[in-house]
Amino acid sequence: MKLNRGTCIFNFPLTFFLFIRVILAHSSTQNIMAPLSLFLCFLTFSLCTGYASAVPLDVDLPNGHFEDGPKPSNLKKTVIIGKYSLPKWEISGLVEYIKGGPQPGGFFFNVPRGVHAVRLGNEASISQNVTVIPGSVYSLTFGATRTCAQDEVLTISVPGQSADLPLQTLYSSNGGDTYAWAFKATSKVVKVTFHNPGIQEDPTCGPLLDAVAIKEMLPLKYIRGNLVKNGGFEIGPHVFKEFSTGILLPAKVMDKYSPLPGWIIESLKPVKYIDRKHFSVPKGLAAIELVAGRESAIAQTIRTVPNKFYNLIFTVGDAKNGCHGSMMVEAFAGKETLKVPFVSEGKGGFKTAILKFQATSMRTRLTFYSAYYHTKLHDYGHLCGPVLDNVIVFPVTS
Ligand SMILES: [Ca+2]
Repeated sequence: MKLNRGTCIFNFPLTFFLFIRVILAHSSTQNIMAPLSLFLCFLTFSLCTGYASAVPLDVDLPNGHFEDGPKPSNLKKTVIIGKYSLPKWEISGLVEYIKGGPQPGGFFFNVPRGVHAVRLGNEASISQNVTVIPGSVYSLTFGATRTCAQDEVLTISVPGQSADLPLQTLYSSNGGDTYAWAFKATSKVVKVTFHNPGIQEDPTCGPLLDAVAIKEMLPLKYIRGNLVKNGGFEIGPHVFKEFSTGILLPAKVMDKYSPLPGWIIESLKPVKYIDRKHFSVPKGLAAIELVAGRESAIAQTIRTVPNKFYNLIFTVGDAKNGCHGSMMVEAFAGKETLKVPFVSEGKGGFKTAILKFQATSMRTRLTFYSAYYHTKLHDYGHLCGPVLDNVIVFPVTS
């Protein structure tokens, strides 16, 4: 796939206008070389001045939704025959090409984005080469759900970096669970691989993968007046436009790079990255939903001056996603704790809380989690929780 970052986009209307001017100016002569060389000068000038722009990569992978299927002759029922039969992908082992809906054997597969998905059977994998910028960090967003066994695991990797994603907990009841994982590119082309390491009695049992996208994570900058990086959660993984139940950010136990720059997902369960198009978000385009109670915390370590006082301000609310009830977000800053109750009516309300703390060292850890577990009012299979947004820390001026 082609990158669009780093390629210069010259100002075509301006260059063309200048070219026409030059043509007219030289119309009395028959020499076409003079205007042509001037045009090339303008072109070079445009390419090498402020008219250039860079857009970070943020796209679906080619055939990332698997809607472009194998030829019927390369399918044996649902099993894909041939290493290169699935367009844009390379497959290994027992990979099925699935159409959403009822399946033989009484299964039902939800394919929330488009119609088709792939299922990775025992020890099967699919991979694709992606062109990237060495040294840059990328996050992959992908729809993945288990299909029959409780203990299904999806291994995602690029050369030298990998993560095992347990799929036993279903966070949405419609098959829409979506995850993100980040890696640092160490070469111009990386091979992204999804692999099912499991061996089940039924060899076709394994994770269903229905969409894959990639986004380049640009380096973070501090915003004046806030010691917290990415405190509004505005910088995060690719969000699928057409359908989203939020993106699960797995606990960062072993991974070096976070799909949510600046933040660490602690403990066992993920937190959810939610976007303004599909949820109610207190501020900006994105926020975090704490979907796993005390089993999942989100944290950041900030620089502080010992003995100095600081204010921690943050917003707590609900995502307008049918998550009702008495919620509680617990916040920790150094040795101070604040419990923020929030009664959700499921209408997308929010409130702001403030915690004053005294730093005890050069670094202070901020931690947030949901005190309780919640499920949607009319859908007990769908885990949900309070929303966190707009985390700000600044020194108290005396
Ligand atoms: Ca926000």
